[in-house]
Amino acid sequence: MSVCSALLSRRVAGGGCRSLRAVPPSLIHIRSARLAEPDTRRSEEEPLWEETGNLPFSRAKIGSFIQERPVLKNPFLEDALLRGYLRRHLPHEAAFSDLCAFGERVANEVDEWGRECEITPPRLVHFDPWGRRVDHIVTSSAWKRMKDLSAQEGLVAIGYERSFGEWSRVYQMSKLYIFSPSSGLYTCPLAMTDGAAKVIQSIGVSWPVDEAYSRLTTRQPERFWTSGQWMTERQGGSDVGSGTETVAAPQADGSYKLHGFKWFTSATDADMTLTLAREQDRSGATTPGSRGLSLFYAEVSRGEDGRLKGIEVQRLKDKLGTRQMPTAELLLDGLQAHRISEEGRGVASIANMLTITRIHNSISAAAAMRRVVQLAGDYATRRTAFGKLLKDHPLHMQTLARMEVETRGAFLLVMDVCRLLGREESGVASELDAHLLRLLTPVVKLYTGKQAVAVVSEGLESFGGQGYIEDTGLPGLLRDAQVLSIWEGTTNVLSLDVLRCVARSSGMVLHAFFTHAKSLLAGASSVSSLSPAVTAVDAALSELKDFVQVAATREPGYLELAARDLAFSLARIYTGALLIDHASWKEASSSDTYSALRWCEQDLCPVSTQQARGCYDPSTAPLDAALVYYRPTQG
Ligand code: UCC
Repeated sequence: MSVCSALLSRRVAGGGCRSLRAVPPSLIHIRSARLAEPDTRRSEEEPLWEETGNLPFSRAKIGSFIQERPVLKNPFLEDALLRGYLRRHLPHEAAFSDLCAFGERVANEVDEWGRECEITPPRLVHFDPWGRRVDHIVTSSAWKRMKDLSAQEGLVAIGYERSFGEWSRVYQMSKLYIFSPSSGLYTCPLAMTDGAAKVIQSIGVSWPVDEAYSRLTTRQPERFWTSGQWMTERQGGSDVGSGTETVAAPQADGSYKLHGFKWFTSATDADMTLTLAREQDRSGATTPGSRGLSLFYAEVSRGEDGRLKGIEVQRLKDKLGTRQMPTAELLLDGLQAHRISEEGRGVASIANMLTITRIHNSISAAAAMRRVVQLAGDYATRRTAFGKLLKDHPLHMQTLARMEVETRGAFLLVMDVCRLLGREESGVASELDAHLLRLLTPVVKLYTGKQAVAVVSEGLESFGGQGYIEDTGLPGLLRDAQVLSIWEGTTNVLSLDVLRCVARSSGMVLHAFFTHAKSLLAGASSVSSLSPAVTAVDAALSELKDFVQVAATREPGYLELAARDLAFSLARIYTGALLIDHASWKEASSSDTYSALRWCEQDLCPVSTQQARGCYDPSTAPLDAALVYYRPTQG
């Protein structure tokens, strides 16, 4: 009797491994290795096959090693900063237990749905079997479950119920932050739904949008509506004032028919939309530029023949990421709509929506960073290389710690903007709060969008080759992060928006910035462990002030060239102050202090550094262009 057969008889006699009785001895090792928990030590039979002289891999083909996967745990319980932040600012048992239960649901149930959304992307069915045009966007059952879940969990409603007063937005966004990386991009329609509710609330909840408002903000899944935001046309989504060709033809009953082509409409399966169009006068003429744009509300519905009323879905977009979500080109051909802004006030009226969607975007960015840091941290406890677990390699830990610092900074920056939004909506915002909210909204969106791509990319690298393997779910994180710096205003468009709000407020937004950043530092002045960070932020504030004074005397082109670095400086300085403020809280941890110190070691005021190098001087613009277009002469 061979050693393996002897072992088999012993095991069977003892009641174990009954199913292996008929298995040929050569396969036992593979089976036992596969059946074993991946992290268990070598099973007791392993020395036996070694004694037989059998070579590993000789029949097994794949060997015995299976790497343990990273495990997603409750994202609320796993996030020390989120819990600390809420303990400090929103110490309500009800909020904690809801977030904890939701985190459990995200890890154990919703994350699977998110994956299903990714692998079952929407598809467009133009015609029914009998040739009738139907333009059905077929979505996965998981995508539909996300809609019901969003209503039940109040992911939009919380912001409007305001159960926690001025902290309601922080609570809502904390929930979205937990949800976002597992949501299969359902956070996109939710962002627009929230933005539409905000616009309606700001113009007044009355006919024709009262019913829509109640549906956008309900917790009842059967009543819940999502909204689209159709701004982008073929000529562009940044310069909507010039790029919008859609016209609105007035009807006898006071409504309008919209005719135009929307080139990039996200979450096209929405129940309604807000969109921009140019109102025609009696002769059919329209006013060019932003002044000719008004804001319209339209429902997306079907006639008895099954056709979409006034809309043709031309095609779905083939995108790098966000494939879970239907994005389409839409021909509006007589879509019935109602004007809900004053004539020519379309951009100003939709700006409220932009504020909300930009904040959602920033939440998704911070959440993507947090997710990849959590997974990478977990993986480092399961993966061995060069004789020890990854977590025991100092260089690997340094890399993850840097990602953690970026993530913490992003989280505090976006939560502070949510705090300001909550204050404004509950009527307790000071003038300073209002200025800060206007300035920091583009800043947080542009900064976190960029950082998310960098951190998620680094995160993928920390899984080695597995980070590049599609069905680990990791590459999707990177693809989806890439959109965060593009939609809802690119980095440069938002940098120019920062300049615009500085100019429009006659510098008051910057005054609010300096005042509040200084007050955050003052609160930490007695904490000696934080003094290097306080000194660094204080110095950066002085540099920034110097820059502003010089820039104010220069030509507009100078400021335009400095816009991006200025926005980055605002983000880094303010985030440094927030990290310091959080670390000075009496219940702060040593990690809170360490991350504040680390953050403040970077160049906090790149606009000053670059200014000193002459980067915004008038001579640089033609040199930049010459560099981009340099071609050596032939010969
Ligand atoms: O990408 C798109 C859909 C993707 C779906 C996104 C879902 C998000 C999901 C996140 C979670 C995963 S739609 C296309 C995106 N496009 C944009 O975001 C537009 C980017 N472009 C801009 O932001 C530009 O700065 C424009 C379009 C606003 C510039 O237009 P104008 O006409 O030149 O604007 P003006 O003249 O500067 O401003 C007109 C009015 C002014 O008000 P009044 O007249 O009262 O002084 C401005 O103060 O609008 C006001 N305004 C603002 N107010 C302009 N921008 C803002 C603002 N950001 N906040 C407040």
